[in-house]
Amino acid sequence: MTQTSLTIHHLRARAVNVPLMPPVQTASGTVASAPLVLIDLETNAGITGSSYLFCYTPLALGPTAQLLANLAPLLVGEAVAPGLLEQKLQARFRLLGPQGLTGMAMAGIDMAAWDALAKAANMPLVQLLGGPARPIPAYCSLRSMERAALLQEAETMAATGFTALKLRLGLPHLDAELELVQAMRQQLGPGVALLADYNQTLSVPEAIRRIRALDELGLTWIEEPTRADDDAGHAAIARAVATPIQIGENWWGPHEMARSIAANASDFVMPDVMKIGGVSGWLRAAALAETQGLPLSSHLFPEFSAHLLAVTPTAHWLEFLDLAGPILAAPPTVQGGFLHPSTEPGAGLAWDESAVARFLVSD
Ligand code: SMN
Ligand code: MG
Repeated sequence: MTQTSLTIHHLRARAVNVPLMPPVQTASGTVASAPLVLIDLETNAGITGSSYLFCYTPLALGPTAQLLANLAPLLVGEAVAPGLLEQKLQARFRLLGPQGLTGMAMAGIDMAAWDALAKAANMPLVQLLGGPARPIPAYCSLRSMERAALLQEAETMAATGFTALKLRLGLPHLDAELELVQAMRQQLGPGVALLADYNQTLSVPEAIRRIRALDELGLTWIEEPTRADDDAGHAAIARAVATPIQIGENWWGPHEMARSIAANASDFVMPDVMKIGGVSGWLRAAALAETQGLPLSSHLFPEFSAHLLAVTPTAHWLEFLDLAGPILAAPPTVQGGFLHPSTEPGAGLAWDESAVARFLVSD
């Protein structure tokens, strides 16, 4: 089977709302469930490329699945060639713009197309992309913000072998944040790296005030202290504090990343494979990071991200927050603090159909 002979037969998009136990709490609201659109790109050769999209809120689930269904007729008969598909879809959305649901839909199709190509080549995605598979250091993204639950979760996850943990900040008062980070440090000891995420909630002056106070606690990074698209604000914060500033999960494509890098908005970068434009967008993001020597971490999507970080020259940390696990036949697992890219052909996603049926949302 040569790759060029693969053509798209059908695109199937299914909406599921997967319970999260426990829910993910952030200073910008609680994510109580994972609203996912499951994409299956069926080809003429009997190979199906799969990916999923994370809609953040159930309010966007139906519209995202519907948008993909609307795109299906445009794709049928096209070659499974991510570059060509990108050109066609970008042209179709030029006037509307590639941010938001349009960007998500295009990224999902791109990921599914790459998955199909890797399956057709009978290789794990990492190998198709030119990399040797290698274990990727993974940090555990903790879900609880409430003190006792957070400390308990941190203890449990450290005991499973994680050497880095991320907590979410944005409490009403700085004193409580300092106390919380100190309590975690005391509980976990010096061998566990601690990362923190403000989820865009502080003003620039307040971020500088809080992070200067946190500086002495040696956090590995502080994520999105202020509004995600405020590059100048993040740059001002990054200049004023010692702790590395991390942003990137809200970049819609490599061009926004390039703008942000040009503004010196952060010390580290963390694209999200969906928002950055799928596998194709990630590869460009990885190239940008390499030219600037910027350590690059992933956001969500541990299955795809493990393959991609393995071919990212400045790979840093993989975020382990397993939103899709309950509907996967073989959820990703972290061993000794490392995630191994799947060794199955493709990205390694296989739906657990009975779980999918349980969480299916029909319109
Ligand atoms: C996050 C927020 C909301 C849902 C998932 C993840 C967060 C992160 O910003 O970086 O983990
Ligand atoms: Mg974040």
